[in-house]
Amino acid sequence: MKILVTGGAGFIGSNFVHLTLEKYPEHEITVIDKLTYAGNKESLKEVIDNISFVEGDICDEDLIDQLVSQNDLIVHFAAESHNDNSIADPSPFIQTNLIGTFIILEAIRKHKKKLHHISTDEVYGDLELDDPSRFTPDTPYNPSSPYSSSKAGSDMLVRAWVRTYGIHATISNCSNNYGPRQHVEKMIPRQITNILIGSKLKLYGKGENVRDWIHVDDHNTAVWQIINKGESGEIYLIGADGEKSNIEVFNLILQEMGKDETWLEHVKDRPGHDLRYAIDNTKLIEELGWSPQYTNFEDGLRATIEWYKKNEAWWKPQKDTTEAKYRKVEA
Ligand code: NAD
Ligand code: TDX
Repeated sequence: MKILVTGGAGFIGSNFVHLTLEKYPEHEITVIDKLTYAGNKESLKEVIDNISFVEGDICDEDLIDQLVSQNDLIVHFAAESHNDNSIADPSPFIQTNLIGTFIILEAIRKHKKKLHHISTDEVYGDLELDDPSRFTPDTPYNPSSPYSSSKAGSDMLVRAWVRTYGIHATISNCSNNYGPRQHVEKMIPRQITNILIGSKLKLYGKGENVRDWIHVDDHNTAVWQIINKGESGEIYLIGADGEKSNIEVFNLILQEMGKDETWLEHVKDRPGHDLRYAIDNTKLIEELGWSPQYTNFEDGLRATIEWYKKNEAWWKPQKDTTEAKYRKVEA
C-alpha cells in the first residue's frame, strides 16, 4: 500500500512511521507535515531516506488533492493538539482540525481512497472522579475545550462523509499517550525535562485529575489493527486500562528521577480542566483481537525518562520558548 501520513513529524505520527517501517516494510510512506512549532523533522531522521517527506499544510487544497490521489490510504494525525494552547488562541485549532479535515475528506471523496482518522477521548468530555463508568463508543459527545470541540467537529465531519457520500473511513478515539518524541509542552515530558534543567515540576491545581495513560506504540499497534481488520464507518476507542491521577504520575517521576516533594510546585489550574478520562476498550479487544504490550506504566515511564535523558539535543531547542509561554498563563 501507499500510505499518506498527515502530521508525521509530530509525536504520535512520527512513532507511527517508525513502527510501520519496522513491522510493515512493504508499504510506501509519504509524510505531509507543516512543521509547526510541534513538528520536528529530527523525529524522522533515522528513517528519512526510507520515506517521502513533503513540507506542507493540510489546508492546501491543491497539494492535498495531489497527495491523496497518489496514495491508497490516508492516516490522519495532523492537528493542533494542546489544550492549553487552544485556550490561549483557538484560531489555528479551527483552521487545522476542522478545515484541514474537511479538505482531506473532499479529496478522499473525489479519489475514492481510504481514511483512518485519529481522534481523542476528550470528545466525550469528562467523568466525575467517583464515577465508576468509562467512555464507550455510545457515550454522547460533550467536549469542554476549544481543542476537544474542534476534534469532536472533525469526527462529525468524517461520520457525515461516510453516511452521506459513502467514503471508506474508520475513526479511533484514544486516551492520553506517553513515550519518546512527545513535545515538552505536554505533561510528562514537561516534568521530566524540568528536572533535567533544574526546575520544579508544575502541577495544575491539586493534581486529582485522572488521565488514562497508554504508550504511544500501543496506540499505533491499535491503529494498525483497525486498518487491517476494522469496518468502514466504525468507531474504535483505544485505551490500555492506564488510569492514574496526575499527582500519582508526578510522584512516580520524582521517585524515578531521585527527587523529593520539595521539587513539586502547585501552579494555577487550567480553565475548564477536565476531571477524569477513562476508556472502555472492550470493542477493540473483542472484535479486533488487539492487546497492549506496555502493561506496566512504571516500566514505560522509566524508558521514556531514559529517552529524554539521552535526547537532550531533540528537546532542548523547544524548552525555553515553551516555558516562556507557560510563564504568561501560570503567573
Ligand atoms: P503533535 O502536536 O505532537 O503533532 C501534530 C503534528 O501535526 C505536528 O508535526 C505538526 O507540525 C502537524 N501539523 C499541525 N498543523 C498542521 C497542518 N495544518 N498541516 C500539516 N501538518 C500540521 O500531536 P500528537 O500528540 O502527535 O497528536 C496527533 C494526533 O493524535 C492528533 O490528531 C491528536 O488530536 C490525536 N491524539 C493525541 C493524543 C495525545 O495524547 N497526544 C491522544 C489522543 C489523540
Ligand atoms: O504542566 C502541566 N501540569 C499539569 O498538571 C501540564 C502540561 C499538564 N498538567 C495536567 C493537565 C492534565 O490534567 O496534566 C494532565 C495532562 O495534560 P496534557 O499533557 O496537557 O494532556 P491533556 O490535556 O490530558 O490532553 C492530552 O491527551 C488527549 C493530549 O495533549 C491531547 O492531544 C489528547 O487528545
